[in-house]
Amino acid sequence: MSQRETTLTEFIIREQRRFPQATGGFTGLLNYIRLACKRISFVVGRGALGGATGTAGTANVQGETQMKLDVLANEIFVRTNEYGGHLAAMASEEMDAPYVIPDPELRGRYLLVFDPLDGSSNIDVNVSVGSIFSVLKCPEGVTQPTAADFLQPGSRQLCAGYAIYGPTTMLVLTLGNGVHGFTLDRGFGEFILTHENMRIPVDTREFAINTSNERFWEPPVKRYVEECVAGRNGPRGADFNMRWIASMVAEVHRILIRGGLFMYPKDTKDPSKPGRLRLMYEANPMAMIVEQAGGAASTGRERIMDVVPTDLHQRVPVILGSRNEVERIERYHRESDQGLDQPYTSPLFRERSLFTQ
Ligand code: AFP
Repeated sequence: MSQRETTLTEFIIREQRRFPQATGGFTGLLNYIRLACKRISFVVGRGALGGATGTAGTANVQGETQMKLDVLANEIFVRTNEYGGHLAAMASEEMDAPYVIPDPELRGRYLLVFDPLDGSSNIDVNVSVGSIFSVLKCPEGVTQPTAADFLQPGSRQLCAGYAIYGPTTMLVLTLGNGVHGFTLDRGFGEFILTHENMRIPVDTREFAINTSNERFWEPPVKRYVEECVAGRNGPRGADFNMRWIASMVAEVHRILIRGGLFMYPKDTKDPSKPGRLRLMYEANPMAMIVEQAGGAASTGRERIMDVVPTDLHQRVPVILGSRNEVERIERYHRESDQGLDQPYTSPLFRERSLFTQ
């Protein structure tokens, strides 16, 4: 008898059985999230054949150009999840305000926050993109949730996950009991457990950052990257590799598979934005996943999941991945803030840029 495959549905039910008082509502919610990701995988996979590439000609609340698939993926998440009876409301990168479930009789106990299609600037060039989601509890007694009811720190998330639409479609999920990866078997349309208990190595020699922003970085980030680029002849005494896919889901997935460090730090490019990534539906869910896999997720100055949100669409600096590297960068931030840092100035690096000839 071959090894019996575990489907995502079976896994969720198995996890539910760990909580005797569970009613099955959370299980039902996860099954609708699963269905939404399958539907998005299908439309992403059709690409130009589905007429869904290119821009929608609109902008989201962030003022960012929306791709047609951003809007379509958002519609799929909302329409697939609104009738299940498990959610009181949903919030999304693509919606200015929360979407409250219209029929009060259909409102449940949970809040769903999501980035329906992250990395969408990669759609037209056929590079991996993904969906990121996070589940919070609707505050007791709240029947008409507002944005304020979503403003809970990441440590209050019940569940976090992402779907990555790449050569394979995978769904990676944590319910607070480790991180587990499921690969979509397109033959019969079910996610199969293929990566049980994913762990991030505590050390790494690979980092990901958009180096074109180097002139806007704070000193501790410049120091860290310069030391990595200095390689075996520099203070780290080792060569490093660099990646940048411009799709957070793909970066985080690589880190879960082989370790690494992802940084979208605070920069001075736009002083009104303390970073590019959004706390509620990018940083927090990814931080829960990374921590559950033994990694760390920081703003550079505090644990991401301790940040108390003040706005549904607020941005935070994000430094996450292999724990020892995150802790090193946090130390560099402390030393910089206390005026104690020892910036590295190799012959390679002039005060003007990493790459001065
Ligand atoms: P898009 O969804 O607009 O493509 O943004 C993706 C993202 O939020 C995150 O997934 C990437 O890591 C980051 O932005 C890429 O930012 P840059 O385009 O500045 O490199």
